[in-house]
Amino acid sequence: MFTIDGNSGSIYCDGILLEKKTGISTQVNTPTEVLIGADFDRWRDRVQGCFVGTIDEIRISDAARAWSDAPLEVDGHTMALWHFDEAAGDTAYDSSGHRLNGFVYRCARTDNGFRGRAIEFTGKGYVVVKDSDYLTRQSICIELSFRTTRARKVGYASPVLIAKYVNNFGRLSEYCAYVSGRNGRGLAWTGYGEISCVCPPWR
Ligand SMILES: [Ca+2]
Repeated sequence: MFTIDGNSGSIYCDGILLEKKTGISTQVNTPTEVLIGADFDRWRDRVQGCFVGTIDEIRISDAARAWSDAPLEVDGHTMALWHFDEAAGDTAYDSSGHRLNGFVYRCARTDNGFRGRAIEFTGKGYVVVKDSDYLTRQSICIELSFRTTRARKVGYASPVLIAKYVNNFGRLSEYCAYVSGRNGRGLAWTGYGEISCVCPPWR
């Protein structure tokens, strides 16, 4: 779980606070899409950081959440919720009511998700969601489940779980959660104006 509350960012894994950083400034209403399982390098005009593994159950909220093992549901703070339970097709339906359906590109579906089905990323695809005010908030919390077989960089990029960039020339991200193998296995997070935190071992 990744949160930004306006000027600080926190990352949790299985309910444990791994790191908190202050001084983060978030950009609001930047017109860039959200990518799940990759990010887009505008400088080189290509997708990079393609994730290998399974991502399931992503919820974006406009307020911090207490960690819970319960199924993710829609409530008044839910900006987007993707269960990834579709059996086929190129649409990942948003359950929030905000019509933030994702386009699934070159990914497979699996029955072996965290809950129900999930999306299997092979290192060649991603899910893209067009920009929306719902995805850009001064305070934001992202919850998701994943497993991966590859934590190390490919080329310049670490495998990305979810990212929304301001611009890629300076590598400034509104938010980006990625898997980092640089300092041992871990999760890392970047927020706009603030650079990554690398966390203790993950499972
Ligand atoms: Ca699911």
